[in-house]
This record gives sequence, C-alpha cells and structure tokens, in this order.
Amino acid sequence: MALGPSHRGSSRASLPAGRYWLGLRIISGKSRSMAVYAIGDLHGCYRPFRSLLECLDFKHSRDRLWLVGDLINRGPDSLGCLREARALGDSAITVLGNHDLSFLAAATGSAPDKNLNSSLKPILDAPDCDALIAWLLEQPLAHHDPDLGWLMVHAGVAPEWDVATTLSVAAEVEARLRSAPHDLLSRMFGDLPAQWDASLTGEPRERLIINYLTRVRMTDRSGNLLMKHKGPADFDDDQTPWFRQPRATRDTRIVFGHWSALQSVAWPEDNVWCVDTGCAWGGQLTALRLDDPEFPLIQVPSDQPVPEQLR
Ligand SMILES: [Mn+2]
Repeated sequence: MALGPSHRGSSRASLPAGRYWLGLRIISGKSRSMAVYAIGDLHGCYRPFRSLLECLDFKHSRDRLWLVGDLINRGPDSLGCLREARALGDSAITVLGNHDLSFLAAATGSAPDKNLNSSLKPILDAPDCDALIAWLLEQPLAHHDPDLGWLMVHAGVAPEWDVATTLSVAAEVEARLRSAPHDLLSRMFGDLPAQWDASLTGEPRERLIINYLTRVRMTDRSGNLLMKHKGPADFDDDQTPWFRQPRATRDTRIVFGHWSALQSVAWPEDNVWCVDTGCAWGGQLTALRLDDPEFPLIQVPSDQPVPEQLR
C-alpha cells in the first residue's frame, strides 16, 4: 500500500500559530489551495480523527471532507466522532453506514437495543442526543460530484445501477428516513432479496437498496449478495467482490469504506478506492485526496489495540 507522509506527531500542536519556514518553503496553511479528502470509517476513533485533520492541515473555511460512514460503534468515542462530523457543517459530506443505521434503529425504538454496543450509550445519554439523531436521519446514502468525478457510498452499488440510478434509489431511502424512520428502520434487517430487480417495491426494495449501499462486500457470479462474507476479497469461481461485477458505474471513480479486511486501498483497475483501513481494529485512519490526480493517501495510526484474533 502506498503510504503518504507519516503522522507529524504532537510537537506541531505546541507551536504558536503563524508561518513556519522549512528551508525556503512556507508550510503555513495559506500555502495551498482547497483540498477534498475522503476519510474512512471512524468507528468511534475520535483521537485519530483529530490527528488526521491536524496532519492534513484541514481548514473548515478552505477544505472539504467526505466521510464514508460508520462514524460510530466499536471505538472509544462514538459521541465525539458524531459531534465532530455534525459540527463540520457544510465543510463535510457524510454518507450513512450500516452501523449508523443500526444505531438509528435502536435509538428510535425501531429495533431491540440488546445488541447496542456499550460504546453507543454515551450518545443516548448526551444532552444533544436528539439533535445528533435528527442530524443522522438527514444524511444521504450516496453522494456524487460530477465536477470532481467521484461517487461515494459506504459499501457498494448494484451492478445494474448507473450513477443516476444509484442517486435515485438512495434518495428513495433517504426520503423514507426523513418521513417515516420507524417504518423503514424496523424492517430493514435481513439478507433478502439477494439480487436487484427494478420491479421490486416497498420493503424488499428498500432493504436491498440499504444492503447494497451499506453492507455488500462479496457477490456470487450471478450477482447475488453474499451477506455473510467478512474476510478478504477471495477471487474464485464462485464469488467476486461487488466492484468486479460488470457494472454500469464502471467509468465512475467510487470511494467507499466498510471493508477493512480488503487490505488494499487503491483498486485502479476497478476504478474503486476503499478507505476503511480498520482504525477500530488497531489499523490506520486513512484520508484519500480526491482532487489530486495522483490520489495520495495520508494515514495516521490507530490508538486502539489489535484484537487477539487479528494478531
Ligand atoms: Mn460498515
């Protein structure tokens, strides 16, 4: 994996504001124009998120962030991540991930909260909980910038969907999240149907849209979702990653997350970049610069231990 500059460390934070000379080069924030970065699954890793923003010299007034979803769950500070993403306002675009939707389902009483990770309790106990939930319910499931030339989703897209269809099916779910969240969230769990059919309606249609946009990794050779797959991309006769299906978005660059076990960020031959590098599992938090034709990666290390089963 091509790595960008390493984390600059904490010494920078102790420097007073102003311009610094390094040889003949000014490294103040004023020395570059606007940048657009996509950042991988935060999963409650608030301190690495702050470190990464500092490493990028991110400025609200100048730069833009694309967050690929799964802001919360697993890591130590889901509340901090959620507040930070909301506070970024127009400087950031967030698409929802499966963990964000599962939290919404529990928080709105649309699903039993027995599976709610204890890391999510501080959100429910926070004085701004209602505002945070309302903000999450307003976020999209897909985002496209034709000038920049990127489409962002949390997990993937169906092979039959072109960009316009992706945005339009995402908008169907977004509208339901805003108008009838309980109806949508209480019926979204399940692995079927396994294949897109434009004639699907109602609950099965919404579930499949959500499963493609927020949960897919592998599909079988016929394009059926294999929802149990969590490991690396195993290319064999029976299964293939969603992005390797012949797909209508082939000519559109897609940035996504959700698949930390993929073990590689850039898949240029497939026109996809997966920026989930397992920060919650002791990996890294990754930013991908979208407006630089070389698509550089900038990474900071996790502050979480690597779980026993991954060592
Ligand atoms: Mn996910």
